[in-house]
Amino acid sequence: MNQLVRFHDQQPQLSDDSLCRELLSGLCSDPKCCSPKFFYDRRGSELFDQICRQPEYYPTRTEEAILRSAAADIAEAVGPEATLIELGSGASRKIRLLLEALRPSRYIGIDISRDFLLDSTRRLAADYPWLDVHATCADFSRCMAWPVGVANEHPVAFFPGSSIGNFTPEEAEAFLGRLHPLLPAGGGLLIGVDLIKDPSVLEAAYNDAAGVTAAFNLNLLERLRHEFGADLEPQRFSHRAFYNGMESRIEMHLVSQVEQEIHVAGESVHFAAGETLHTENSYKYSVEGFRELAGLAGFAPRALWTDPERLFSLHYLEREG
Ligand code: AVJ
Repeated sequence: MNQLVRFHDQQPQLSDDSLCRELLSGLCSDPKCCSPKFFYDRRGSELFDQICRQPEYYPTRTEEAILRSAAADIAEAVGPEATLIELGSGASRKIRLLLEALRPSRYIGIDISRDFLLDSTRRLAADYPWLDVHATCADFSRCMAWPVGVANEHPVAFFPGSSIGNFTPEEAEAFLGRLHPLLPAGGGLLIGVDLIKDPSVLEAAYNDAAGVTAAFNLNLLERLRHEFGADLEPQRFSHRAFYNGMESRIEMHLVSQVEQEIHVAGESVHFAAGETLHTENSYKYSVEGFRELAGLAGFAPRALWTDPERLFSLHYLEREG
């Protein structure tokens, strides 16, 4: 196959010092925490892909149904000749649902998982020969910059999957605030946001019967071992996910089954029995609540699509001013 994708590498070495320091500072804080971006090594990205196919995990199929049924309306709102920039493009699967209706001139996938990104964007370029496909390996949670000169024409950021839910509301506002200056006035943001709903539906989605979410959570420990040299034993931890109604968020934790001491990069970390490592938050919003947050960052609501059960929302926002 030809080299159909233009690749822009903005990612410093994955196990570089600053990532390791970030990891350690979370492990050494009280309570212990770890950024969910550490989930996404190659195996983690594959497991996340499998999560999206679990019957209990409604967000993916619901958002895909919205994208499919609203594609023409989305094309109308976005307009022609867009440069679509997907933040955390993963398998680049959702964008396919929009390409025929939208006919953008360019697609830029940005993801932290380099090999996965390259495979996915190469497949996309092969399947859509008329599309100018770019791939940027970067950690967009830290810094965000479009590849120079590539995103000039009508940039529209695409941030599906309720990935925004990984940020606290304060972080989400700051993130949108950093996205704002990268877009010209009238530039767009098409963003998927999971909605507040019955906690039993939410909790089932993060505790699938096949145990894929548990494997995804526990894979973080494998990564700590292989990439960061931790001496821990994964079977001494278990998966826990629950809805925290006060904070409107799903929390995922790794629960230490025993009292133990682990060593990572020269530091020793003590776990009491039952103590947890908080690995992820997944915030849920009301439509109004999310619009308010986006408004604080300078984005105006332009269009909204939801499914009939109101499980999930897709917002089209425009950069103001
Ligand atoms: C990718 C952050 C949207 O929060 O639902 C899925 C990640 N974690 N199952 C989510 C996830 C466990 C997912 N996001």
